[in-house]
Formats: sequence, structure tokens, C-alpha cells
Amino acid sequence: MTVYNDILSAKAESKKLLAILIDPDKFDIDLTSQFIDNVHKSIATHIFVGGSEVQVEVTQHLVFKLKSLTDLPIVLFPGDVTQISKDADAILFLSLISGRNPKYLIEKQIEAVSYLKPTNLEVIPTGYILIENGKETAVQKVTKTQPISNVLHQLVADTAKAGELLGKKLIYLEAGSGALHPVPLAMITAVKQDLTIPLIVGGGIRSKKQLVDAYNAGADLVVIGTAFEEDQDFFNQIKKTKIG
Ligand code: 1GP
Repeated sequence: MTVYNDILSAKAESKKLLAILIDPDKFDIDLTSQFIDNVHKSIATHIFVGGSEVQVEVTQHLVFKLKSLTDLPIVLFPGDVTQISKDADAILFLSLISGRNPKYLIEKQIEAVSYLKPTNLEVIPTGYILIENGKETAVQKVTKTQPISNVLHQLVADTAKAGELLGKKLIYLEAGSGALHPVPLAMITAVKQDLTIPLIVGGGIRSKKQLVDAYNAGADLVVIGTAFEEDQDFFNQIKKTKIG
């Protein structure tokens, strides 16, 4: 349980974590080495790999390449069972607890078991909560579930707590990739108040200020994907010397 224990230790020491999300479908694998050089110069602590509509075997190929280039933990954030790669370090074993679609609450997880058996992946049970962000996102389309309104802070806090009580080890508040509005800061704080497990926040975070605000509101780990896909210069904003 190395990846999870490291997240717990960071939380205990109030050390904030940053995951860079690579969506294999939108990523040019030929630029991996250059991308990883930038990652190493930044404050990123984790690499997440996953997407909503990734083709079979694309993830395997990418994870294998990443593994050869970095010692940062590579964590699968899968949109589907076909994105399970044995070469990663861990997998967020997601259950979409904001939705009411049995397929993403339990059926996909059952299907995943036979894919996980032959691997040594560290499996991290994660309660995944989709929050309304101003536009429809890929997760919403693929899972055919409604996000929770971004004004219903208590409902989201109770949903997160229910996840913890069910045994989830992480809660992930997701505004969705490319979200117009990130998860509201007051909502992050409301969720954090009752939660004892680490809190991940992602979706629509595109500036250093938004990153720092999410940390100050209570996020233990922030996930950023689109900002790097659209502008490699974003790495300059989060260079090691610039924060923390
Ligand atoms: C999406 O939370 C992640 O699942 C990251 O979102 O691509 O908007 O940074 P962005």
C-alpha cells in the first residue's frame, strides 16, 4: 500500500499533492520524454492516466513508456476496464457515488476483477463525485448520470461522508475535464469538514491561483489535465521554485 500510504503521510504533514492527468487519447506519445522533463521540473507529485473514451491498449503502451522515464507514482484513473495496465503503480478503483447508474456504481467494478487479478496494482477504493460545472462533460455523457448541483454543498458533503463510511479510502470531487467552473471552494471546505480520508479535487483548474485556492479550501491532492494539454507553458506557472 505504498501510493496510498504516501498520500496519507502527506496529508498528515499538510504537504499538498498535485497530479498531472494524461488522457491517452489526447496525448502525443512521441512527446512523452519532453513532457516528462517538464513534469520533473514542476511541483507535480503524481501522474494520473485515464480518459473517458480511450481505445484498448493505448493506455498500456503509454504507461509502459512513462514508467521507463519517471519514478513518480503512476496512478490509473480509468474510464473503463480496458484502461487497466499492469505496469502502473496503483489504480483508483472508482465508484460514481454521485450518480444512480448501477453500471458505474458496481457493474464495471465486477467486470474489472478479472482484469485486476493478474496484476500487482495497488487498488485504492475511491468515491467519485461529479459536480455540475456549467457545461456537460465527458463523464456525464459516458456514464449517463447527472452531476450534483454546485450549490448543494451539504448534499455533496453527505455523499462524500457516506463514501467514507462505506469504506472508500479517497474521495474525488470532479467538476469534469475542461470544466467551465471548478468545484466551488466553499463546497471543498464543506466536504473537508466531516471527512477523515484524503480529498482529491479536479476539473477546470487552469491557474496557479486556482490551484492554491483549492489547497487552502481543503484539497489534499489536486488533479490538472486540460491546462497542460492546451498550453505546455502552464508548467512554468508551477515550477518547483515558484510554489511551496
Ligand atoms: C478530469 O479532474 C480531471 O477528470 C482534470 O480536469 O482536465 O479540467 O484539468 P481538467
